[in-house]
Amino acid sequence: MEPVPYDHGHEHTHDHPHDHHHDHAHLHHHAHPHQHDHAHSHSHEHEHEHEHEHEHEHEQGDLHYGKGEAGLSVPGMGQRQLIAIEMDVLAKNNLLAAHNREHFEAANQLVLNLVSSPGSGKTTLLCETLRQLADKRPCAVIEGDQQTSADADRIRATGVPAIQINTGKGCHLDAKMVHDACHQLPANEGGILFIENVGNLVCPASFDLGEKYKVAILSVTEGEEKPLKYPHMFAAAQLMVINKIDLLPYVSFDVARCIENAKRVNPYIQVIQVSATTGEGMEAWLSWLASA
Ligand SMILES: Nc1nc2c(ncn2[C@@H]2O[C@H](COP(=O)(O)OP(=O)(O)OP(=O)(O)O)[C@@H](O)[C@H]2O)c(=O)[nH]1
Ligand SMILES: [Mg+2]
Repeated sequence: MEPVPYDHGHEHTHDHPHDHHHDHAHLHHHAHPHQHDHAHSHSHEHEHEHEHEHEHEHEQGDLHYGKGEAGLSVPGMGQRQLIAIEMDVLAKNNLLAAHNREHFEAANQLVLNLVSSPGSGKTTLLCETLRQLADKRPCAVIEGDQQTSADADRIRATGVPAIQINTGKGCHLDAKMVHDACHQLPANEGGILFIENVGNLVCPASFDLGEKYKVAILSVTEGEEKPLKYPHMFAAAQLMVINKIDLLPYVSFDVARCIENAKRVNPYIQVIQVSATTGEGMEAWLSWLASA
């Protein structure tokens, strides 16, 4: 498909001459080239030589802005422009991630990138893990949040060294941030470095930090359809930890369906069920860590 520049952010009101009546409401602003190449009972007189950037569902009014080559839409920017920017940012990040990975391998360090939506229990799971693990294996933690050092403080309270990274308006950690944080941490030869990413099921999927595995944490209060709604994250993860299973009696969360959904986007994903607060399932998680 030929990429189409998003150079006309006009309101597409269909107020130009038509030989028919539009009975579907166009109340929204069309910021995309609008090609009526799908079946209509009428012909459009205005010329639309561009491809569709998104599915244009006249029946339901649903919109899909991820169907272009770049997989996303930014007002005023073409798909090729977006791909160029994304490649530029990700290529630089990937170089730094490869550099981090070399360091981690040289230090024989297992590095895990914990990703999830806000509040799924990453820090709670980490604190419990460190309480059970830190006297057996050296551990260190990098905490990512937009603001505050609350999570790093919680980790430090367990006696494990932690560095807080605040990303400001940023929605994910990147390889440069992790590189800088590693220089603030004591040597962790043969240990585990846990990186808790910013709570967000979208952006952290794209940014390699140099970790061995991404671990996606999903709590039972979030709904079993999350792997389908945020497929990139679950496709990128080696392991899905289903957390807060102590709450299962109180929520309508179908564990089997959740696992099925995760496997639809990633047939190889491993799954562990835990409660970070009651400790249920912790042995499975700890033995996964030991074998990772
Ligand atoms: N019932 C129950 N609550 C949990 C469990 N794990 C975490 N919580 C609670 O969930 C809330 C959020 O936990 P956090 O560990 O701060 O979550 P997080 O993923 O680190 O959150 P962000 O860093 O903000 O993204 C806290 O109130 C925890 O006590 C669990 O297994 N069961
Ligand atoms: Mg946290």
